[in-house]
Amino acid sequence: APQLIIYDLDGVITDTAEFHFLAWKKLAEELGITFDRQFNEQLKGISRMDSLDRILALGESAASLSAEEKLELATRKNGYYLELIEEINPGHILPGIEALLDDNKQAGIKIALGSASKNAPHILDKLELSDYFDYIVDAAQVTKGKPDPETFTNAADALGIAYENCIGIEDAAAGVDAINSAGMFSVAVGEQAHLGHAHYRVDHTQDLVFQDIIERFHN
Ligand code: B16
Ligand code: MG
Repeated sequence: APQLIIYDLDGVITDTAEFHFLAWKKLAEELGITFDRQFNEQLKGISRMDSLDRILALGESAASLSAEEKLELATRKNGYYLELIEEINPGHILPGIEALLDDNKQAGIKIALGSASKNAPHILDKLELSDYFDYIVDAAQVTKGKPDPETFTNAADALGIAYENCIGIEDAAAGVDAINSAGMFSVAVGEQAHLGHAHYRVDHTQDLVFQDIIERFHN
C-alpha cells in the first residue's frame, strides 16, 4: 500500500484556473497583450514567474524588462488574483474530493499538498481543508517548478517516505511529468489527449475513488 498521497491544488481540489486566467488577462490588457483561454491551458501548473515569461513572450516588450519590472508585474497580477479569490468557500471544492480525503485519512495514509501556488495555504484555509494535510509544499522553497519533480520529492523528503511508496494526483501534463520523473505513481484527472502518460487516469474528479486508486497502485 502507498504511504503518502500528494495532491495538486488547482484543477484537483478546486478550480482556481479561471481566476488565474482573469487576473493574467487584466494584466496583459494593461500591457497591450491579448491572450485567450486556449493559451491559458499552457499556464496550468506553471509557476507565477514562468507564467509571466510566457505571457510577455506573446508581446514585444519582453526582452526589455528588468527583473524588478517583472517582479512588479507578477505582484500586480497576484493582487488581482487575491481580489478574485476572496469569494472562495467550501462550496468550491471539486466533486468527490472531500470523500477522497476522508477515505485517505481513515486508511492512515499521509496526505500532502504539491502545488506550485504560493497562495495554496490561504486557499486551503478558505476551503476549510487545512486539517487534512500532514504537509504543504512551500512553493517559495521550490527552485524548479513542474515538470521538474522537486515539488513532489520535497513533500516525500519532508515526511521521510520513499518515492516508490508515493502517489501524486494531477490535472496538468507538466504535473504528471513531475510525478513520473520523481519515480512515483501518477494519477491524472482530465483528458486522455493531454494526460495519456499517467499511470492511471480518470475523466472527472468524482471518478477519483480512493479504493480504485489503491487497487491500481503499482499494478
Ligand atoms: P500563484 P497548481 C498552479 O497551481 C496554477 O495551476 C498555475 O496557473 C499558477 O501560476 C501557479 O499555481 C502559481 O500560483 O501565483 O498563486 O503562486 O496546479 O500547482 O496547484
Ligand atoms: Mg493543477
